Amino acid sequence: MKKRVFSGIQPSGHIHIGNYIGAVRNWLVNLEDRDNIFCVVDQHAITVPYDPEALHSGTREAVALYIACGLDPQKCRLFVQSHIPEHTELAWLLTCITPMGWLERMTQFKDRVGARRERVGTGLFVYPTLMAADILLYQAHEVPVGDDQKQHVELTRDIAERFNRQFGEVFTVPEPVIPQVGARIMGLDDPTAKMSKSTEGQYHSVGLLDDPDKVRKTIMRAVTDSQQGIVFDPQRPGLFNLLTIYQALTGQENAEIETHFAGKGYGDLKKELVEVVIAEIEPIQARYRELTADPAYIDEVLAESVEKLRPIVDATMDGVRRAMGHR
Ligand code: ATP
Ligand code: LTN
Repeated sequence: MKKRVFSGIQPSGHIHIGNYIGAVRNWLVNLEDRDNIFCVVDQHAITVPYDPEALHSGTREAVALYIACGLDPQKCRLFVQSHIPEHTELAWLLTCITPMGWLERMTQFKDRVGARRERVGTGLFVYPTLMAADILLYQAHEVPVGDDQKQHVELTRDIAERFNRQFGEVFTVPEPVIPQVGARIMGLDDPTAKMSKSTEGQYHSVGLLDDPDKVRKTIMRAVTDSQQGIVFDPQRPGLFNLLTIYQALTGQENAEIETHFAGKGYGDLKKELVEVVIAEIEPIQARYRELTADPAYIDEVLAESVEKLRPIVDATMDGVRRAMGHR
């Protein structure tokens, strides 16, 4: 039996090179030797104020981009979270066994809620139990994500273990899989903050669908410092971030990159990085345009996946309902 992989992205904005380097690209490497399931988690994207039409178009865009990045629907299942209602059913059941204290320790919630405690929806607080439901519903072994989601996958493990202890062995306990390089790409306008879909700012991120001119402008304006020399130094976060993106996309070693840029300046690095990024995203954009020319194709892929996933979902939910006494 192949190990099962599950991961997802929220359609909360346009997918950027951080999502690509930290997540999607790493989903491609095991397309042959794992049983892969990738989701567009539209129910996660409603935990903050949003526009329903933008959610719908963003969800379709994300599915098409998954395929354009190389996630061949013949080799993996691609689907939309809200098309399988058991995600929310299981999330409720898991919410009931998840201590408040565990959720209160989630750093992403603490960062996001800030001073807005009276205004944010409760969904933002319990969101990690929905993420746990996504993963546990499919009995996934591995969850390839960026660094910011590691804590949520660890929480998922704790919830699975608690459930199994309390009600009997129902769930596979999953492992997070975090990339060595590029697990946390930083904002190009502010290298101290994570690159995010939902962060405003024209020059914050490079989207996979950005045109070459926008890519060039964003990278050439990337915030660095006034020091000299191109070296991997975490104390120089702007430079470190550019080098990390360069390294993730070229696959070269640190020393090789430092030698290549010896005696050169930030402008040289930025110019080369522009070329590397454009070369990576151009073929993705060409495939995206082809795919979206036929909207019925995406519908077919999504419907077929739901059909194939049904038996897994039914088996897990049958076990869960029985174990919990809902018979
Ligand atoms: P949002 O701002 O709406 O939360 P996001 O850009 O943080 O969006 P998510 O949908 O939360 O993206 O994350 C999708 C996947 O991309 C996750 O695996 C996450 O860890 C990864 N990821 C997100 N941002 C980065 C980043 N800056 N660097 C590396 N990986 C990232
Ligand atoms: N919470 C994740 C997205 C997400 C996810 C998942 C990732 C929702 N469910 C299951 C992996 C597995 C985020 O990136 N914000």
